[in-house]
Amino acid sequence: MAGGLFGRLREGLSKTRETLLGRVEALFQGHPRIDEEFLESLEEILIAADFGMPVTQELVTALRRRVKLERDADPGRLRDLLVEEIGRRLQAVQPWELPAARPCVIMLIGVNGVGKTTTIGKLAAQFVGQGRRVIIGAGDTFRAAAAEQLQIWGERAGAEVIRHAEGADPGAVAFDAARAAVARGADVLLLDTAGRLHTKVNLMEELKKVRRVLAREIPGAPHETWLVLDATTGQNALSQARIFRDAVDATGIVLTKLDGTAKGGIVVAIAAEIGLAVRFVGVGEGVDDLRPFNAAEFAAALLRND
Ligand SMILES: Nc1nc2c(ncn2[C@@H]2O[C@H](COP(=O)(O)OP(=O)(O)OP(=O)(O)O)[C@@H](O)[C@H]2O)c(=O)[nH]1
Ligand SMILES: [Mg+2]
Repeated sequence: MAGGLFGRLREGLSKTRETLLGRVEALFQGHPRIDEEFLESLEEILIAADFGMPVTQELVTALRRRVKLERDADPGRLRDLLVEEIGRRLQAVQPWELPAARPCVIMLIGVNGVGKTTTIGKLAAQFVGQGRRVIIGAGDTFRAAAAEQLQIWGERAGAEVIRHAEGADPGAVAFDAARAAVARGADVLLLDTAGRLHTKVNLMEELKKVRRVLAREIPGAPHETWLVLDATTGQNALSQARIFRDAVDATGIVLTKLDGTAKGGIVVAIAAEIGLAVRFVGVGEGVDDLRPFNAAEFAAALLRND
């Protein structure tokens, strides 16, 4: 299945594929039989691709167990097993679907520069493309450029943007955006948030306040709170993820800039250690470079050539 969209995912992952897949290929080719040296080399390869120690050890243990069960384990079948075991650790067994609530409120959070605003623009375009009515709330009032950036994405996608002046209260933007989404009968409200603030108010406290405003206006809102993480920051993204997960009830992860790293294994490390499903991955700056996440497809894109 080298179809267009799957091809695009592979292309976006090309840095990771060049190193990881290249090394895995060489390893399998050089070892007609699986032995301890093979498993040690595999461990090194996975660590180098940022799968992280816990996941790497689980994967190697699973392979070692299989080799013990079948003394003549065929390397081809072991690769299938590796793809399968990676898929299982990605938490997202079912691709994400828009929850039934209307309007469905999706809030994006994360530190500055990770790709929240860009992701909102791409999501808006995708939802509109599916025939949905979308409202965008420019909840990052830290700099005027953020709302400007959203305005451009919104106009291109055909989504209305609710914005206030720079420095305004993000809670007030959330309030107006929620009211507008209800008034216009929107299917989706996408709310951008700041990665930093003007004041010394704690970012987590501010995010909690925004959530309370949304919940007051729309029952059950926010229905999704996605933590946006930059894959190029590697293990650093993992520590950010822990802080946000614990402070704000995040429901999923969007991992951006996978095109910019050779260490795509970080996706697996994050999903396994944070216990949240990856919902979308960013593989470029263009509007089509945000892919709904499918665990099996992703694992195959990392480790398969066919
Ligand atoms: N290559 C690549 N670049 C991306 C991707 N997603 C976002 N970017 C770029 O990352 C930069 C920062 O993106 P923003 O969307 O402004 O990030 P943000 O989280 O909103 O940042 P703040 O508003 O400062 O908190 C921009 O130049 C984006 O084009 C991606 O998947 N791949
Ligand atoms: Mg932004």
